[in-house]
Amino acid sequence: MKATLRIRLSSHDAHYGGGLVDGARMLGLFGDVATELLVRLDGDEGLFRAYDEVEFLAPVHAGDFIEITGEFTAIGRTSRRMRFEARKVATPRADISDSAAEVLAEPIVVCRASGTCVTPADKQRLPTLPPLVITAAICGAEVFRDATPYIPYTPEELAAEAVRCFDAGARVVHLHMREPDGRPSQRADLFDETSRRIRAERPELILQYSTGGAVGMGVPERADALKLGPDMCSLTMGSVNFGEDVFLNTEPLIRDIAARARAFGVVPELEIFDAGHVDTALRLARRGIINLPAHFDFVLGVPGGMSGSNDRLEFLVGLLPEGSSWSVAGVGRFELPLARLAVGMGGHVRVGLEDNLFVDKGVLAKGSYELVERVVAMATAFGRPIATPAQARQGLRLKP
Ligand code: KMH
Ligand code: ZN
Repeated sequence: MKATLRIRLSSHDAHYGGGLVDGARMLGLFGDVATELLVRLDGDEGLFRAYDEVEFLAPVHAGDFIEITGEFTAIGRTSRRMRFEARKVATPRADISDSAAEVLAEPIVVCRASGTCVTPADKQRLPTLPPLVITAAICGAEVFRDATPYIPYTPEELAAEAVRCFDAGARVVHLHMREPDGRPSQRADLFDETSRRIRAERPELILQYSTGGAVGMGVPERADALKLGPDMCSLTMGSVNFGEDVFLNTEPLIRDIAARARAFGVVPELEIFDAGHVDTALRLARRGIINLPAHFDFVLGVPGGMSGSNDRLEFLVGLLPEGSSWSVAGVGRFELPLARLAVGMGGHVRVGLEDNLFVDKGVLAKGSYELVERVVAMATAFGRPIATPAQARQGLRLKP
């Protein structure tokens, strides 16, 4: 969760020669941002207890526009740690004329700080966010060994990776299959062997089979493994350009897969690549083709679909009917920033090599489990618990 404030400093704020604004003014603004964060989290303004670090990095003058941001870095039972930054974003240009001003090409950081606020337990009025369900999308259909040596192919490799992800905190595994040479596959015998191996080691892990498969596959191939009765399946709510290709999901195709899922008692997760896909889901629900409330997964950042900017996710979440649950799967560089946003918004998160190969810029993840670990660390810093397997089933409306 992040709060932002923009303010123009006036001659009333300036106390010194040259129109200089004192540093305490920045701390006052950090206090305002902290208050907004606490009101959003707790429904209470809380109390500022202490700063542990304050750095003044550049002067601020009357007439400067300052943007102040704050975010939580850790949330305890009553303590809320935050970090703040103040940036100068626009400034007067008295050297040009008495009314000239400009937006800075690069904002100048003028002050940074971190500190702790407290909201007493009896003042915390808002419900806590639900335990976080992390889905690991461990191989997909588009990533091959030329891009990363860590992508699993065989049932044995897929199961071992699924176990590592569960142990790291994932509660759902989104599964595609591969032929021994790595070609994407939806063969039921491969799903069966992989599922048996996973269930033998981590029976609590929720198994979600892809029905998207790979671009160009037809329904019989994409959906054949549903006859094995996994806990869940993916079900995409419309077609979308997919890089140079089209990921085709006509309405008859969606109806066909939805009917098969229903017949085998498989709960669909509704995959949303674009805003119209939410509208399609609502329309199909009115016609009884899918059930609501449902779990929606926003796949953001596919070239051809909706981008992975924060405002896209916030907009999509606002479209969901009451009682829905949702997760976000950010593609590529969007994966971890969107995961962080979802943790703060009360949604759930999908990560894994299907969507993103890197744990840091230029650093390959050694497996999807490393990305799961990152999300667990974010949630822990935010004070959001990781769902137990039973809580994950409850949150996703699955049979216990
Ligand atoms: N491989 C993509 C074309 C899903 O699993 O349901 C589709 C996909 C979605 O991965
Ligand atoms: Zn997939």
